[in-house]
Amino acid sequence: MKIAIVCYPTFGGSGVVATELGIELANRGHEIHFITYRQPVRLALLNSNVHYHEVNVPEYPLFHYQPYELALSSKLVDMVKLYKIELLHVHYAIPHAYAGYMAKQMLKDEGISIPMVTTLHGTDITLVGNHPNYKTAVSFSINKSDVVTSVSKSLKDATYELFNIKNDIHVIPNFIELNKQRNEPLISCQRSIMAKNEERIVTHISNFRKVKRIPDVIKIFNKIQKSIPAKLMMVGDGPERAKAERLCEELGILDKVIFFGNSNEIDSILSYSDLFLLPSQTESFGLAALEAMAWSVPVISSNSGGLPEVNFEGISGYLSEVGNVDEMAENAIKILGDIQILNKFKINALSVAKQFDIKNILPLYESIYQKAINKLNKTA
Ligand code: GMT
Repeated sequence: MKIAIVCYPTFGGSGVVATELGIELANRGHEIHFITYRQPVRLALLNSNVHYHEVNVPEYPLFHYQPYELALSSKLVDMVKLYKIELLHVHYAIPHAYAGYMAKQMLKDEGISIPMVTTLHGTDITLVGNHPNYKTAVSFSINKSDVVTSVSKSLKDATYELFNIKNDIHVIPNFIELNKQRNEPLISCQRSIMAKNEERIVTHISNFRKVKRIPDVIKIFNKIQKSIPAKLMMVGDGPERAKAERLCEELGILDKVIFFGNSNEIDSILSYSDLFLLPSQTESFGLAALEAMAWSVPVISSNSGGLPEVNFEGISGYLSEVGNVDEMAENAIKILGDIQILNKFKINALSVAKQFDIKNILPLYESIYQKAINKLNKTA
């Protein structure tokens, strides 16, 4: 099948999911066309089934805001016609579902019918899409999608609660590629750079936005390091980073924390990690937690949103109420303080991650694509 994937090309979870999905679909013989404003970070164009088309928004002095949706929908129409694309899969409702719908309408005018699948990822529903200034257009474009998917049951419920949605929403969870060689000693980033042998490695990976509750990460670690020798790896970058560095200094633990910024060494860092912290305010799924678990790293998280659908209480880690830093630290110490307990959690984390192997999830997307095509054919 020839599929256009529209996504954000950045380090965020929705872009990563869209990119890895596209790469795996291409490996299975589909022709994939990524359409976005920059080459997605995890995309290597070394596959003859993978294409990338850049959306450029020309500047003009009259524009206070650059009309990205306009350029995106034009590009979609042009690429669908040029490459005979059969389906649009847009990731993150804003503004992709809206631009996708406009492209569908323009194509219809030329006698071309194309189905659109919209995947809801989280903040497009729970934080941004829900804003009164966007809500009408977001509801409209979700309702106009031929098929809608969400990355967790929790996000599906939130969508019905926050918007007036008439469409069915199909839950397809985030996934992980478990085929990667996970037993190899790791390449460029050595454990000795991160911590001494006797120190446990605690890791957090995110885009350092408020929703991730970065100060909680640091407070939990501060308590951990008072009873267990440990180092904290802070991976990613964003608006909360400078404040986080200051908090570490105030607590006198800056020498125990490494801020990596946006890193391409995520697999290496996770392969050496003993525990992953994700105390988010809200998290539709928590792809970062799943990526950690796939490296046999147990997770201490909040219990918000879809986190209980991936981090299983007392099995792959522990979950606490948002902001309950004391309990999160106690649970972390329970896991890290005893090597037998730690090893048990490590084994469990990997076995839970296996349920989300891309090999199990990809056919769900393929059947959704078929559903979208059938639906369109029925109404034609
Ligand atoms: O985590 C982020 O803030 C990035 C965001 C995104 O849209 O790129 O991630 C969301 O989508 C991921 C992939 O589906 C989910 O695993 C994350 O849980 C979700 N983030 C939130 O809901 C805060």
